[in-house]
Amino acid sequence: MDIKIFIINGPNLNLLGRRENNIYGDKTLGDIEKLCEEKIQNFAGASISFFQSNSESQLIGWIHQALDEAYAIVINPAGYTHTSVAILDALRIFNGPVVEVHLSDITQREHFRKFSYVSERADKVIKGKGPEGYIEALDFLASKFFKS
Ligand code: CA2
Repeated sequence: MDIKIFIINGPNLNLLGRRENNIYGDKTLGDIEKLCEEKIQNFAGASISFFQSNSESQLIGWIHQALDEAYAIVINPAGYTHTSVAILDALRIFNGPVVEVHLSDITQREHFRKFSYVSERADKVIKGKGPEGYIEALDFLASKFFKS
C-alpha cells in the first residue's frame, strides 16, 4: 500500500539558499526535497509528493488534492502561516495527520511571526531546526502513524 505524504511549501521558499542564509541556512529547496526523498526510503510503502507555490490558491488546491490522495501533510506555509485563515480552513477539512514545519524559530523573531493560524490544526509544530525539521516531521509521522 502506498502511504503518500504531501510536503507543501509556501511563498519564497523556492529561493532558499540565495539570501538570509543566517536565518534559513544555505540549503536550497531542491536540497531539502532530496533529503526528504532519501529519508522516505527508510519507510517501506511510503512516498512523498513535494510541492512549492507562491500562490495561496495553489497551496489550498494541493491541500484539497490531499483529501483524496494523501495520508498526511507536512506543510511550511511560509509567510501565509501568519495571515491565512483560508489555509487553516483547508487543513481543517483534511482528516489525516498534519505537521507544520518552519526552518527558523518563529517564536524568537519579529512579533508578527509569533502567531500561526496553522498551528491551531497541526498535530505537531517543528521550528528552528532548519532542513532537519522536515526529516523530523517524517520521523514523527512514521513513529506515530505508520504500522511496522
Ligand atoms: O522559518 C520558516 O520556515 C518560515 O516559514 C519562512 C518564511 C517566513 O515568512 C516564516 O515566518 C517562517 C519565509 C520564507 C522566505 O524564504 C526566503 C528565501 C530566500 C531568501 C530569503 C527568504
